[in-house]
Amino acid sequence: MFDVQALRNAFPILKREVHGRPLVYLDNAATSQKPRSVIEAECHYYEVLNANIHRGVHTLSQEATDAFEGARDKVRDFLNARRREEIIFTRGATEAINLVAHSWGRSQLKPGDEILVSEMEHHANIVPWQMLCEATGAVLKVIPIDERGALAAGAVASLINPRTKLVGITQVSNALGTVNPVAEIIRLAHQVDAVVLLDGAQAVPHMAVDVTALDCDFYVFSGHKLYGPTGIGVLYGKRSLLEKMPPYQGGGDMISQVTFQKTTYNQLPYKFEAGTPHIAGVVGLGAAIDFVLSVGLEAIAAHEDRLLAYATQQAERFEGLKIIGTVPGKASILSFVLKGVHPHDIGTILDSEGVAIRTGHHCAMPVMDHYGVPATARASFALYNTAEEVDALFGALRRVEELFLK
Ligand code: C6P
Repeated sequence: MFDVQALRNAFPILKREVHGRPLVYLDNAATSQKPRSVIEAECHYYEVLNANIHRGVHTLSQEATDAFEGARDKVRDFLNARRREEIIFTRGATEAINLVAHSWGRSQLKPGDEILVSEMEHHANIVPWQMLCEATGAVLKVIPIDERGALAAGAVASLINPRTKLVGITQVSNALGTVNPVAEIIRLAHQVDAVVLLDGAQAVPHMAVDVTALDCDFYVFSGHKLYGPTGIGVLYGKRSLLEKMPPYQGGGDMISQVTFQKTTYNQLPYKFEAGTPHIAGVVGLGAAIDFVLSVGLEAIAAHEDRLLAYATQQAERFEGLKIIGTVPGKASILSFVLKGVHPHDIGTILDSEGVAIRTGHHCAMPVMDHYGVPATARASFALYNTAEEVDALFGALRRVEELFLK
């Protein structure tokens, strides 16, 4: 039994008011709220364990190291990676993609090689590849999307060719909610020995992910969309690839031996974790994973699907409202435009009613170009949202209608 009220009680911020109204937080794709257990795990780290890791023989340093490395094991289990050294902590999904583009990309690509992304990618999965293409002479190719916001039929198969070296694709689109057929894309890419990077930023809060079963080569996500802290994220990479990749950044902890003549690098995963990491963030991420698993990803997905279906039903009845992204089986995102009202005005009026949504291009400008809109309004649902909050969203949209359209 999914007890949403009990879950809401675990999130202190949900008790607050905005402009004298109860907060209705529907901006979860931007960042989700944090349960008390995550906040307390970070507090506990600073109150009881705080020390630098991998460096000290003293008790605090050893306990902090255990907490940090214990969280790595949790991430390994969470993604079902084969080995803990395949889990690298980064600042977030963005840094993880940049790490792969710099380290794998610059060491592997030559002029004329192709990188394939889709038209629905977040800028974090476009710009690092454009920078890589500029540096190496590789060429960026784009899988188009159709009117519903799905990858155009047959486009992946026709674009993948022996020049394709990497396919970078989002598992779930942040602007549309589309869930991509990533297993099939991986199969096609591997036929030409291309590697596949999956952007899991919007996937991990909503579905169980098994990187071993998927056989993806790289997988990235951010902690803060998974009820965890900001400033912490994960790169999963197959060991065989990570072993061959040069370090991304130099500094402490990533070395084995340093002399002015020659420096040798530490083993995985530390080779890619230069400097003192966000230790409290890693500990908080471990607590977030515990929290999500205690609720259960299947139960979370079922709850969010019900909310999305209910919201979609209301959206379809709302005059002048157009849903952007209509592929069946979407994950938790309702993007829309309202005829005659700029999305930013929608966002401002909704805020005055206590309803938080995101308006803008969602760091996916090519998606906006595709639909010929400057921006959309986006409501995104999390495990603690309720049908009453969906009603509050549409009640506030009626207010927008009154102010702008009547
Ligand atoms: N999308 C949104 O409101 P970072 O900023 O590194 O934590 O995540 C980047 C990122 C990468 N891929 C996808 C699919 C994403 O959705 C995001 C972040 C937020 O949609 C903030 S722009």
